[in-house]
Amino acid sequence: MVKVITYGTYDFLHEGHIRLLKRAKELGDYLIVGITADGFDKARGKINVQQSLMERIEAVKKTGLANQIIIEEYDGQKIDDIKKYDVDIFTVGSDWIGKFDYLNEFCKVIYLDRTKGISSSEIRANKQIIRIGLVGETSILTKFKNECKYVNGVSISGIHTESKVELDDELNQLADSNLTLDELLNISDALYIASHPQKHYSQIKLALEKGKHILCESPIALNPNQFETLIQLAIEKKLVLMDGIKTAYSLAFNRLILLIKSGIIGDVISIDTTCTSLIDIGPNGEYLKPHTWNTICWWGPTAILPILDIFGTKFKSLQLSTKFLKDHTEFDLFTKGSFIYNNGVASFKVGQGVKSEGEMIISGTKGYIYVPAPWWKTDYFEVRYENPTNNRRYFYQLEGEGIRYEILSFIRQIDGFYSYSNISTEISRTIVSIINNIVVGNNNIIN
Ligand code: C2G
Repeated sequence: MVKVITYGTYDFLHEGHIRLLKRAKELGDYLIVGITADGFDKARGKINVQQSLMERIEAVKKTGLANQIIIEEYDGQKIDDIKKYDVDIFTVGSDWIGKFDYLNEFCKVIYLDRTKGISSSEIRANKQIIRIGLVGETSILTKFKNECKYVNGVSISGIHTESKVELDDELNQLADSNLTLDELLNISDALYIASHPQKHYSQIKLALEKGKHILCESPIALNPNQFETLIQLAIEKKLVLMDGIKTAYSLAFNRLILLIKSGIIGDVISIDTTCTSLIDIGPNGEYLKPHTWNTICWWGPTAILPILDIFGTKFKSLQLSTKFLKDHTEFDLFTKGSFIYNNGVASFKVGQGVKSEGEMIISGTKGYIYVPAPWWKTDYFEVRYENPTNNRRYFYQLEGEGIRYEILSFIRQIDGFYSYSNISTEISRTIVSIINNIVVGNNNIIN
């Protein structure tokens, strides 16, 4: 009996896949089809897969061409499988020509012509193109625009900005059309807002009133009333209003939270996060640019996120201590927040006028988690115990600081595939109210 094996994602199974499977089957008597697990696809850069593993298995099963279906979960598994199942022939489409020649050591390798004119990514992209308009002036807009290229079904419709200084050449050209916000809204299905937080409320409100979905760099608003108004409006209009904190979409961060909730370090008693990035504003604010975000807005949501994710939003007390830029009480150079919860304590430190070690330490009754700087875009963390031989290290590939996964989540919420974002409304609400404390002066002043 000649055993043949082939592998694939088989997202939205189409004619090209079926032709491949038929010809693979004809190479022998028994066909094994390896279907990629979701995590394996993500790890190898295929982030747009829309159907679940079970849906993809069912679709291949229905063709009746596979004698056996297995799951491909890790790099190198093909060698294991060829040995384990005593395979004679490995085959795959010609788009992979040369990539699997190393398997010749274990079995015959045959590349079959790929079917032209059809692909899963085209099917996905044709499903719905979401035109995203960019709003704001910060450098993160360039990162966002570049990350959109990795997400199927998304295009950039234009940009509304008041300063091109921090934008790359491509966005500068786009900005030459000087679109007003109204004009941008007319050519967009959704907005990505990274303007100064003082503008978020008015820009989001206008966009929601015009029926557009929003992904806004946190904080969504600067005071609780404005936040509630926007949330209610989004609900009434059945629109997505998503809080943008890219760390929430990093695989390492998400797995870290799951490990903690599984009790890997026992009960969490203390959480400490630090985020700083020195900027040149001069001792008297002489270089402060109008669109530069104050520190608690720029770093606060990120630094606070893990604390609210792990301990929740019902803290007993929060003490904020802030050092403001001289004669600029609207611009904090450094803020420290100290939380007291029923079951633990937490602190965050954020700074643009103060430099510190950007690490995160989560302390528990059995051990602790150490995330090295820059923890907010990490692909690596350690679980450490009293006996170091029990320490464990985790590494998760992180592409583009998590932004492409954030965009994917936004798109999947718009097309109704996902019903929630990684950041709950309650966490967004709490972030706004913490920031509002600084805005209204409920904080200690560091002179
Ligand atoms: N295919 C094809 N014609 C197409 C599209 C895909 O012949 N128009 C073939 C691919 O070459 C592959 C199989 O169908 O052999 C499944 O394709 P995908 O689902 O796109 O998955 P891919 O990542 O290409 O699978 O490790 C090997 C990879 O998993 C191969």
